[in-house]
Amino acid sequence: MTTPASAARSLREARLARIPRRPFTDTDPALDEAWGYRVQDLDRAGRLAAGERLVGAKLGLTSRAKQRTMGVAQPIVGFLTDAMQLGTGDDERVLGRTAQPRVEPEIAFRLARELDRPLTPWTAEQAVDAVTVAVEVIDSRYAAFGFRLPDVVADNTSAAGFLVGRWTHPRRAGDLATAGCVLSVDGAVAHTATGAAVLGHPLRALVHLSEHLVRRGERLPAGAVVLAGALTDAVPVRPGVVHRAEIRGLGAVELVPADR
Ligand code: OOG
Ligand code: MG
Repeated sequence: MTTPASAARSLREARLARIPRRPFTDTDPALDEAWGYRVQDLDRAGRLAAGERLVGAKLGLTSRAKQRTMGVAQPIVGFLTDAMQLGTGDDERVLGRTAQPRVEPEIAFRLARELDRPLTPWTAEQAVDAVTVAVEVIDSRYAAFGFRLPDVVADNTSAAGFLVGRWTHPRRAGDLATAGCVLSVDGAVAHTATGAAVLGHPLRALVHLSEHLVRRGERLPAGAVVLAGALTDAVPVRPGVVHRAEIRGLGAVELVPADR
């Protein structure tokens, strides 16, 4: 069996070399979700030891569209570090450090207080002091994003970068379940959805995250960013082109990457 340590090492090499590899489950069908999270934990420890700072968490595969396209029918959780945060002046470099990047529209929450207990759909809103629209840049370490659940969990759920919009108070945002979302590329609509695409209501992503953290004995501090998972399918990133995510009540964000 591929040990978590050797898997973490080879994923790191694939990421730095920008050369996708085969999924581990091709040769090791017995690998499971718990194995994937052990690899992810090692990846996180390595990045934090190298000086990256943990800034939040991300949910993945919380919409039917994503589950169907990626062939994995359950939500997954990954971590976000400051090195993944775009909008700090070098967004355009995203193509230079990814192998097969795609963008997807998301809702981002900011935690009002430490997340250290299970939330319910009724308490989740109080756990948040701000909400906004985001684009996530995903980049798989597996060729053509071909993976199974343990592989994508091990690969930190394809996390590569994220760009958040202007934060809004949750009460000013309106009903997130009925809010319309448009992902457009170069002005042309690529995909549309409503907030309900995310587990019926985007706040349910926070409930899922809280249960995940409690199960693992982990917590997230106040101020942490949580990406709730893409509302629609992703689109490939193209240089010099405007990739725009807009969500009614939350505004819009645009990513315009330069050629590598
Ligand atoms: C897995 C990550 C999915 C989302 O928002 O659904 C994800 C992938 O599609 O490569 O980030
Ligand atoms: Mg995502």
